[in-house]
Amino acid sequence: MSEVGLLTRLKDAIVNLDFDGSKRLAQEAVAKGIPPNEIITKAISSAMEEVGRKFEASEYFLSELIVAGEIGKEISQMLQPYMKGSEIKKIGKVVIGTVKGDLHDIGKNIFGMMLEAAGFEVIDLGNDVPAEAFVEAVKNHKPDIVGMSALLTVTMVEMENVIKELEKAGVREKVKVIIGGAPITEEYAKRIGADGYGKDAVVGVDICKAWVGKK
Ligand code: B12
Repeated sequence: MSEVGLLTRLKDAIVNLDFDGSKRLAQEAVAKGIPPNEIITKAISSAMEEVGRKFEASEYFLSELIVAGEIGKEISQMLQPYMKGSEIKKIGKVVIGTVKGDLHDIGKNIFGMMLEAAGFEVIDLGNDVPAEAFVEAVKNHKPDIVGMSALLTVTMVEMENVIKELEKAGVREKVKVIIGGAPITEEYAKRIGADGYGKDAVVGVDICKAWVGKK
């Protein structure tokens, strides 16, 4: 099967919530040497968009959203070993997390995996992360960069709060802040005082590399 055909079938399997078929096709894609980045953008992300559309159109309900989320998570985790960066000296440190009130973590996890593959040390605070936890992590780990993710329009406002709390704690100037997630835009990032916005994980990692002088 051609590369495009395989990725289309994988996308369809995810959209149709076929757990076993998705895993099998993802394994086949890896075995064929298709780069994990392509599997993510051309199959996982586009399938999730389609599932999101079906949810909006009331063709799918929360239970379907949950199953699609589980499949997306499992397949991204399966790809992780193929993305691992070398064990040589790290090029920088990044604290990442999905903001308070938001449980969507697939995109954040993919960003984290790609950062590691690019040679960054990643401290992942998980999802539903309150502003204080971001501040504490910056104080304790002294990262170069803070990366925040939000998938809900009601939680994206929390990103601005985190930036304000970093300012209050006197550590805002010590880190670069990058944000991402489906509802985020370049304009929003500028408005809340973030230093960068990644429309996807690949762009995000490129920005981070440029910040630490490795690109
Ligand atoms: C799977 C899913 C879920 C799963 C999440 C599982 C998990 N572990 O993540 C579950 C079932 C838990 C869920 C719950 C809900 N969901 Co939901 N969910 C989705 C869905 C279908 C896919 C999200 C996803 O994983 N996409 C794939 C990843 C790879 O894409 P991504 O996250 O955008 O990440 C990429 C980039 O954005 C970027 N990126 C992401 N973060 C970052 C960070 C940085 C720093 C950078 C640089 C880049 C970056 O890189 C990634 C890869 O390139 C979306 C639909 C959609 N179109 O997004 C709805 C969606 C986000 N959900 C939605 C809703 C409404 C909900 C619920 C409120 C439903 C409900 N009634 O309860 C709850 C909220 C729960 C909560 N408090 O968070 C709405 C949001 C609407 C809105 N405008 O706010 C959406 C858009 C669906 C829709 N079309 O209506 N959901």
